[in-house]
Amino acid sequence: MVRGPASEGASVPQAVIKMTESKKPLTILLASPRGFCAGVDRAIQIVERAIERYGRPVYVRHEIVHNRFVVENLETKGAIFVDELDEVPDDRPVIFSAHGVPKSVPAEAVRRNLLYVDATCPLVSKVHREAERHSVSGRTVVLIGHAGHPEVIGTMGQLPPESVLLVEDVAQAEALVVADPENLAYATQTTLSVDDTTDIVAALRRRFPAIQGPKMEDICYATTNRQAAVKAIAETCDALVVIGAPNSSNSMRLVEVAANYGCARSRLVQRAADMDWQWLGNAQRLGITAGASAPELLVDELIAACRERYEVTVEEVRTTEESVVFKLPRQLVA
Ligand code: 2E4
Ligand code: SF4
Repeated sequence: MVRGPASEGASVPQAVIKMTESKKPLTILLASPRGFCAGVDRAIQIVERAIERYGRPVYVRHEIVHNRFVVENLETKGAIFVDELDEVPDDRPVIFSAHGVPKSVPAEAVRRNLLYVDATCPLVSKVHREAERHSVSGRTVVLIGHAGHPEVIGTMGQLPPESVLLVEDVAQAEALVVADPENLAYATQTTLSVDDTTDIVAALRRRFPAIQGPKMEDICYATTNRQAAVKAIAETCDALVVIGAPNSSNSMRLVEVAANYGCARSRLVQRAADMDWQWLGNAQRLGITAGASAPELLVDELIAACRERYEVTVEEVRTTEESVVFKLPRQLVA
């Protein structure tokens, strides 16, 4: 029992009282939109519905989205996550992650007669179809993205290897050598930095004026909106935390955006338990956002951990409303 200072002096836990009294004020600026996008919502629902429909276990090729908390939660419900199809038994369903897969993956599933459900985000699938359209028309596709990322592997895997070139930054765009500059198109990963991509596209357009592509880039609405929300608060924050995973491209971009837009300290934190409170130091204004694959529960958890240490005031800063919802695959409806 914690007694106030007026009762028996000797038994008062002074340390507790002191801590409560000396809590410093902390204003949390909560960026909005943040967290789950429509593609992530859909992908998680696909796994849950597939487990309901087909029973356990249901296999998932690659993390359904790049978040350990989401993955562990689905594991408790009956999902088994694997790296490749050869780890899936012939008689169990398999789901492809939201990031998309090369054409060889569904082809192999068909060859093995596996029951599969594709949880690729429709906005990633749209990029696949666009890249394929260019390739069929005889254009080499310059894909702007990060080497090794599953979405990049998936998009490149829609095309014959000789008809796609990967460009990661402006320097590579400046140095790019192409066989036929008149027959060129570009496509992008959906989760890139809007600003970096604008610069890369400008370099490509300047060097190859005939290059075809979307008006701006293929960066999706959710990536764009989460970056815009961080831009709106970054300068007024002493520090900014992005809840997300290190292998989450969109989350990592939010950390960079905060730094580029005037926040001196920005970092990725997977969940409250990983928070380095020393790093926060004397910050009085803390920005918080979450990547598209990070559950809101983890944001709530971090705010609660802040409340234990500071006198917290939360201000939500909303830059736009989102209402995008994607349909589930027909196999899983009704
Ligand atoms: C599919 C496409 O691509 P990223 O690494 O940001 O994926 P993450 O799983 O973190 O976010 C969801 C997602 C999935 C984003 N784009
Ligand atoms: Fe789809 Fe964009 Fe979400 Fe990726 S971040 S899953 S592309 S909506």
